[in-house]
Amino acid sequence: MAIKTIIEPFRIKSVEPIRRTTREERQRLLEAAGYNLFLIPSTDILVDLLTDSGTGAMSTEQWAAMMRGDESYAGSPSFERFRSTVQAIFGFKHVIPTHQGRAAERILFNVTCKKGDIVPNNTHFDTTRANCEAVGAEAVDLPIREALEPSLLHPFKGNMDIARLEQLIEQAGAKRVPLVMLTITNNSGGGQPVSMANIKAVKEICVRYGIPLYIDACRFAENAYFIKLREPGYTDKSPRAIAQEMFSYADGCTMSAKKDGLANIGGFLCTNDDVLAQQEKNLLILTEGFPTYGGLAGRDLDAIAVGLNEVLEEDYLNYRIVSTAYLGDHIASQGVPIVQPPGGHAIYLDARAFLPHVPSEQFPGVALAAELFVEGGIRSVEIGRLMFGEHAAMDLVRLAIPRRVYTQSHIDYVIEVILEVFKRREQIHGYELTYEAPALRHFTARFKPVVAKVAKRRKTTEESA
Ligand code: P70
Repeated sequence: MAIKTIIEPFRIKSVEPIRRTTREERQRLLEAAGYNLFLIPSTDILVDLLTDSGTGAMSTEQWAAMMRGDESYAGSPSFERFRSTVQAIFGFKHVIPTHQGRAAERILFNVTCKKGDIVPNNTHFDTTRANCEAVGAEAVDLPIREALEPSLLHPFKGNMDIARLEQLIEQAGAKRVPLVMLTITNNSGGGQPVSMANIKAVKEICVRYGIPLYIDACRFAENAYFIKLREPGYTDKSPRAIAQEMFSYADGCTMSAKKDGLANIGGFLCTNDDVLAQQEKNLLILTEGFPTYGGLAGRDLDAIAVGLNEVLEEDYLNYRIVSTAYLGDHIASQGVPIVQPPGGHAIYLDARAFLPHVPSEQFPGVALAAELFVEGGIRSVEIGRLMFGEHAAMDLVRLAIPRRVYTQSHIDYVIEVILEVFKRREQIHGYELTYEAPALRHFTARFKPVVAKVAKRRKTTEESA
């Protein structure tokens, strides 16, 4: 009989202790943080699922590569190793290193967009939208209709709505659309993949109107593996070959190496356009650094070069996709509403369905994330009304799984905590904002519970009765 158990394809060489806290302690910490989990020290978190960005564990090979890092200001061999690895997978002519994804976004939008322009995307993630809007362009989300229904099953819920893309370009005029973007996997919509057929279809439209296609490549390896698992014709192809094909349809990409680069910091911007590349490098020198390091240390470039190859290993990707689904399937089987099917890097709780009595104006995602912390010291992140304001199509709570960090028993613990909170969901109340920054407000917002008011109102009604 063949063995069916899938195990973590690594063993642990270095460990970091995590600290238990009491419920009372967590309640105090939460209040002091204005009910915003970004404002809680990580040493007070038991299982940190805030993000899969920069939180992964590096391999022995990556640490060894760090020692090889050459810290020369210009022309470092670390950059050569970085560039050749990126080119072998992504295939673009110009590779511009940046300190993380948002720096690549800022440079790209600065050189390609101006006020009044429109940038379509399957769904812009937070910094992508903010950087696009910062140059006066309009960020338009065009996910397929199925993407907006959390419980609906679809193999490629990250796809862009082709008909709406064409309609938008026709109405606005191609001149106002300097680029089209595809975020793979779609982070705002549940970590859902985009199919090769959809990438090709978007590219065809772009070619027809003379618009370049850029891929936001953060989770490209997970997307490639979903294509292998779900799209006809790709079963026998390697994740690397699939990734190469995905990028062959694009004119450039932005990348945060903190995700599928398996690194703790870093990113890059790629393009095939010589003129744009020159302008981008000039901007890079102004704020990030010389084009052979772009704000990174030589050792970071080496860690990314190794990470980009490791992330495409099938054993790793199989473990990654299976272990994320393990969390999703276990809670969904008990009735917990999640975005279906489970995504690559995270499970997204549907906070509106979880807390139907909390109106969207009272941030059901914030409320649910707060309870997961109080119940079990778990840190998650709201992806909904707080993060996207009126652009939020759903109110979700994302449980992002750092790469190669937690074991199955950590996840079993998370499952138990979620189920406990689910049992007492009717007692959970909403929140109201007491502070918000003008942009990217989710990082620093502060809240107060609305429950006090409701209780008080009830009391006055009772008194007057
Ligand atoms: C995340 C982080 C970053 C990101 C992304 C996509 C599709 C670009 C970037 C920017 C951000 C985050 C959100 C909540 C809590 C913590 C962090 N996503 N495109 O976790 O990349 O961060 O390197 O500038 O997902 O999803 P970078």
